[in-house]
Amino acid sequence: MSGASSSVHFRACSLCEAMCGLAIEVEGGRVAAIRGDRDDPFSRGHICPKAAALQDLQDDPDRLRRPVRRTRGGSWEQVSWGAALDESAERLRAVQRARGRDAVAVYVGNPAVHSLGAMLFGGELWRTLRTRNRFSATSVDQLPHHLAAYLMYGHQLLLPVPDVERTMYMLVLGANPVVSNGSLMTAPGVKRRLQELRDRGGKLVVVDPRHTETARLADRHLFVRPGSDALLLAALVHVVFAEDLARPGRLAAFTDSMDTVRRLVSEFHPDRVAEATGIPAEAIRTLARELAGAESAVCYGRLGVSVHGFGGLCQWLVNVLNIVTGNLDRPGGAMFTKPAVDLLRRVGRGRYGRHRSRVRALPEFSGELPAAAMAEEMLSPDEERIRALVTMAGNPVLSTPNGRRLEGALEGLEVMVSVDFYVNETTRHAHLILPPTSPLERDHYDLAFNVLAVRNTARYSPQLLEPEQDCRHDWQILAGLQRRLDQRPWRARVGGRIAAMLGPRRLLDLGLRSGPYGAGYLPFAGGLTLSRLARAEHGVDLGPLQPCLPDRLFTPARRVELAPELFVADMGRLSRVLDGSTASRAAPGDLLLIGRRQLRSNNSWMHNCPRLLGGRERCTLLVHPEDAARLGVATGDRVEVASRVGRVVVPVEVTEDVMPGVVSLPHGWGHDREGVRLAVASQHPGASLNDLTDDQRVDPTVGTAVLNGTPVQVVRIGEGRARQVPRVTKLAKL
Ligand SMILES: Nc1nc2c(c(=O)[nH]1)N[C@H]1C(S)=C(S)[C@@H](COP(=O)(O)OP(=O)(O)OC[C@H]3O[C@@H](n4cnc5c(=O)[nH]c(N)nc54)[C@H](O)[C@@H]3O)O[C@H]1N2
Ligand SMILES: Nc1nc2c(c(=O)[nH]1)N[C@H]1C(S)=C(S)[C@@H](COP(=O)(O)OP(=O)(O)OC[C@H]3O[C@@H](n4cnc5c(=O)[nH]c(N)nc54)[C@H](O)[C@@H]3O)O[C@H]1N2
Ligand code: SF4
Ligand SMILES: [Mo]
Repeated sequence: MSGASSSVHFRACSLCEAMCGLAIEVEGGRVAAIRGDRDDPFSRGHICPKAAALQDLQDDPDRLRRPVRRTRGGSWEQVSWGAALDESAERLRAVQRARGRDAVAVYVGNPAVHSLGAMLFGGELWRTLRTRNRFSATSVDQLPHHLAAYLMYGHQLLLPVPDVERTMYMLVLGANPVVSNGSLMTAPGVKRRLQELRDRGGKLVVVDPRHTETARLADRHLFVRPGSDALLLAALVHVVFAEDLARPGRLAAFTDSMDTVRRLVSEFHPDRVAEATGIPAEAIRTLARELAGAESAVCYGRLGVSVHGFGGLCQWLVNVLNIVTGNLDRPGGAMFTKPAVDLLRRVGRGRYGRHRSRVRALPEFSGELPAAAMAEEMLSPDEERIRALVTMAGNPVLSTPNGRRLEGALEGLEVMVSVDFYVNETTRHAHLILPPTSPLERDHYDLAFNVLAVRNTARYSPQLLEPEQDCRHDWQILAGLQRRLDQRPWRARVGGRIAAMLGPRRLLDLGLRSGPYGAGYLPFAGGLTLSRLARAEHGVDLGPLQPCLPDRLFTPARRVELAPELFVADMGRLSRVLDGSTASRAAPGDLLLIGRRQLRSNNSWMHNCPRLLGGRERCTLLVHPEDAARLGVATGDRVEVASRVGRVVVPVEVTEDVMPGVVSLPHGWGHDREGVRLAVASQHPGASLNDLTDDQRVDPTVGTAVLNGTPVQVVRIGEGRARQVPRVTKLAKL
């Protein structure tokens, strides 16, 4: 501890899904140091480098504190909140009046899910706008998980979480939790949890086209050809049935259509998928036998098998595998949470295909259209196209496929309003930017990630730092816009007004009181209330996950649908890959491009934090030595990578950690666009992976973007400064 005036405060980190407890030292109203909170019952002191960077974010001179308007000359002028909100609402309303409601689009990004205020107040604004053109980061991320949960269990948020604390066998496909800290699996310090799994005699198997940081911890790693996982999963289910290993146990009593699935996978013999997947048939059989024979086991497939041409089928088959082996809803398998605020009762069960995008007829899911369709919906020459956009906590120019095309489309908009605290690759196109307070300046409770945690816990983080004068929270900005846009008769508006009067804090109290551990509304009842939770400054432990089926199911008859029609129909598409009648998009000589995440990076938006940058260049293209030899490139050389939609120039890193024929570029870079006001990030710009990914590649079932397996050509354009005899680095630095 330094200085007499400093004090330590305990809060939760809201940057990623792990919800780590932080011990934050504050001195003179400023952050002096950030460490892990050892007394947090869930994270037990774990943090990653991004938490310490909260201090940089807090002090960042580039972070906007007050609204700005873009001038004709392209610079920015400060405007008052009243003027900025009035002008935003008026201009959006004018577009809707002249062109119809759908002429205004909305894009909501990932950090909105990490903000209590945005979670509580976003929905009302989007409902007020009543546009069909709603987009979000969901369709470049976890959409197939929601689709599978909705069709199988009846609720889009009833997502099974791998019980990593108790499992004896974990099969991981397309996830790198050691770096990402876990996703749809909130497990702070997941690396330690995976080590513990092995220490108790359990097994970890990783299937990934890259030998990842997680694969390094595993008992076994298998390279898989990008995009082929649905074949592998179908073959695993095939073996389980063919070798009579199916043991659904108590699940059988409330699971329908087991025989349909058995029939559907019958043609996916391991011998027939071996070549396409790159995994030998015997290895597939072994995997299936181990998984089915383990004391407890869980298959977990995340981003790599979600933003995938068969993402829907992959997430469905992951569920199928867990069910037929009896591992759903049992300790050590895939389990459901019992969160202190039951979001499932507050969010719709889900819906599918009520309308479609105009240009490509891609289906909506729960009121949203796929982000991959956003640019074409702006650029189509007809009268119905999108003319205006509201972005909220998102950076789609860097995070959705074919970012350059979207960028061009944004240029042509009549109005763009962004709720964001940076002038970045996306918001630089806005006419008005409405910046919210920072994570440390607002109250926080994780409504979303407690639904996805490997243990039931609850933790409240009241505002730590006083914002500068005249700053607004996300929820105040959203409520302010909503109030100005709402044209309904006053009676219909009462609900929104009351919510705004209560504010997030009291709404959270109501949520906790009415939740499964709640005190209800009687004054002296035991149970959770906000004030009781706030007194537990390290959070409260609500125990391990418990079996809860069939009661928790939201399907009409409380039964699991093992073979939803949509997936059954899509198996035809997979069969065509199997029998070779679907030609591969990759030409001979093409390499397949995949993405990766880095520990000191948070999607596209924390590269302005000095402590996360520096050191050697991290936006490098990983190339296997065999491919490097063929291309004549060595570590440090600069290459041009070209795809159907664009090209970028990046340095090469030769490594055996990628599969031959596959190259990898990290996601979230590309800060050298003109007009970006990120002083630190612009000095280490890197190149954007999404200048290469193709907006026309989607999983047709639900429109999720295919962000991996992009066919690319790589050409050497310059020698590295320190060109050596092909140096092979074993593992790219985190
Ligand atoms: N090729 C490829 N593309 C990908 C991925 C990939 O792996 N490969 N990953 C995908 C995934 S998983 C995701 S989630 C998306 C993310 O995509 P997005 O959500 O579109 O982008 P982010 O990089 O998270 O940008 C977040 C923005 O929110 C702002 N922000 C941060 N905190 C707050 C806040 O509290 N309030 C407000 N109002 N704004 C805030 C930041 O300044 C930044 O502009 O990218 C996807 N795109
Ligand atoms: N440090 C850090 N942590 C983060 C983030 C961050 O940007 N930085 N982002 C957060 C967000 S928004 C999310 S959604 C999560 C995502 O967390 P994860 O799901 O763990 O995502 P990634 O680390 O991108 O890992 C995806 C893996 O899929 C592999 N892969 C690519 N294509 C295929 C394929 O066809 N088949 C298979 N089997 N594998 C494939 C890639 O090589 C990669 O290892 O991370 C979160 N945590
Ligand atoms: S792992 Fe995630 S929650 Fe934990 S400190 Fe890092 S960014 Fe924050
Ligand atoms: Mo994500």
